[in-house]
Amino acid sequence: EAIEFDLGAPFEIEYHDSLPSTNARARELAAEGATDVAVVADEQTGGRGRLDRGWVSPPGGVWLSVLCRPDLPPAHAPILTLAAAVAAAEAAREAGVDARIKWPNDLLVPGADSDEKLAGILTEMEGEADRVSWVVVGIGINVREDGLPEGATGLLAHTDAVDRRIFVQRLLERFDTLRDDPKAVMPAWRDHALTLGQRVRVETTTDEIVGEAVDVEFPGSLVVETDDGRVRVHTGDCEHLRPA
Ligand code: BTX
Repeated sequence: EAIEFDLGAPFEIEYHDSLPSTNARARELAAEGATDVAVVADEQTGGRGRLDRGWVSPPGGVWLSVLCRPDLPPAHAPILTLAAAVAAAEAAREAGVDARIKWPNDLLVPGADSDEKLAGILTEMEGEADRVSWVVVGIGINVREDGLPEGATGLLAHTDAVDRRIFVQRLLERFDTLRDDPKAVMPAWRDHALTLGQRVRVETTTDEIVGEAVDVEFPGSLVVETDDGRVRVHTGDCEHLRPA
C-alpha cells in the first residue's frame, strides 16, 4: 500500500512501490547531481546489507535511503551512520518500541532470551581526499513480521500500529538536525546504546578483538578495553560484533 507523504519533510521524497534497492536508486540520483532526496520504497527486491550481504525487504517495511552532500572529509562520514541510528532509534521509541543501537549499524529490540534485529544501516559514499562528494545513508526498518529471517523482528511485534509517514518524517527531521551538529550525535548515541558496557568479540577484516566496549569516539569508532589495553575499531572494519 502506497505511503502518502504530505508532511513537508526536510528532504524531497521520491516514493516507489517497489525497487531493487533504495540505495541503488539514491546512487543514481547522486550521479545525476541531486542532493537532499530521500528515496522510500514499500518493498525492495534486491535489498543490500554491508559486506555484500543481502537485506530481506518485504512489502510494508520502511526501506529508505537519504542522499546528501555534507561538508565532511570522507574519514568523518561514519558520523552519519551513527546519526541515522539515533534518528531511527528515536522514531522507534516514539512509535512505542524500545529500540537500542548495536554498534555500529544495527537497531535491536532487547528480548528475554536474545536480542532481535529491528533495523540496519548501510552507508555508501564517494569523494576526494578532503571532502565527500555525496553520501547515501540507507536505513531499513522492519515493520511487519512476516517474511523476515530468523532473529529479526518488526515494529508491529512491539506496538499496535505504526504510521510509516510519521515514522519517516520524525526520522528525517532528527537526521536533518544531527547532520548539521555532529557534536550532538555522540551523546545521543550513548543514550540509546546497547553495546556500551558489554563484553564483546569483534571480528574485523584482519583481527579479532575481545574485551569490554567502553565508549564510542568521533567519528564512530568503538573503544574496546582489552587485556592488552584500549583498542579502537573503525566502523568500516567490523565484520561481526557478538557478546563475549
Ligand atoms: P548487515 O550486513 O549488518 O546485515 C545483513 C544481515 O542481516 C544478513 O546477512 C542477514 O543475516 C540479516 N538480515 C537480512 N535481512 C534482514 C532483515 N530484514 N531484518 C533483520 N536481519 C536481516 C545491515 O547490513 C544494513 C541493511 C541496510 C538495509 C537498507 S534498506 C534501505 C537501503 N537499501 C538497501 O539496499 N539497503 C539499505
